Amino acid sequence: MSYTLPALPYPKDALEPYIDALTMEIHHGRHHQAYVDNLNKALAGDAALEAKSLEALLADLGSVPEAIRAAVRNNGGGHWNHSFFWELMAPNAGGTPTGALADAIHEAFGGFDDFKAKLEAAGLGRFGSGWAWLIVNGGRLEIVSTANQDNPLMGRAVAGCEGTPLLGVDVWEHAYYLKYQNKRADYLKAWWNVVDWSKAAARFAAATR
Ligand code: MN3
Repeated sequence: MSYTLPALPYPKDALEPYIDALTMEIHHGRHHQAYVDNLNKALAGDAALEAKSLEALLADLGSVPEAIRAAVRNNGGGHWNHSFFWELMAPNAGGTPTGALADAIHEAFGGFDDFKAKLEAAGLGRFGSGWAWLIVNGGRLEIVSTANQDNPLMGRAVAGCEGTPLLGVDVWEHAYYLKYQNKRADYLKAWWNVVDWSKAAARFAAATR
């Protein structure tokens, strides 16, 4: 079984004007495709690793042979992170969360605007390439960031944090450079307009059930 590039859940121009069609085309069709291809290349011939789920692989990178561990970490992480990222965005989205997730955000961060400012700061503060995340860890919400294609599923020893991602925003330059050039802060502010809070709420419900 090899991994395949998931189709975007909306047309590539659906997130305009916040994320432009050309960025989506290159980001999904070339960057994400490359992570999928290189993950398959790394795992090829190892039936035991090929039989594992991607989540199981990422949660136990120590069990991956050292010769391919970095390739699985970078490309498996890249595949998981981007698959997650496409799904949590949608056209005609944005707004504010409701229900239990809204309550938890207020409790953890003091309010929705404070929460947004903290997630933007985590994205801006990530030097070079990486991700900023809203995660739930032991029932509590946290904002964290990871380098490169690391993610909280990899655990604290690898990624510096651990938990279940509810939101993740890609702050690699390839995610925003065509439209926003060096202005990562503008991209992060615009990104709120495409967040599908129903997806984050469903993940929160599943993680805290
Ligand atoms: Mn990316």
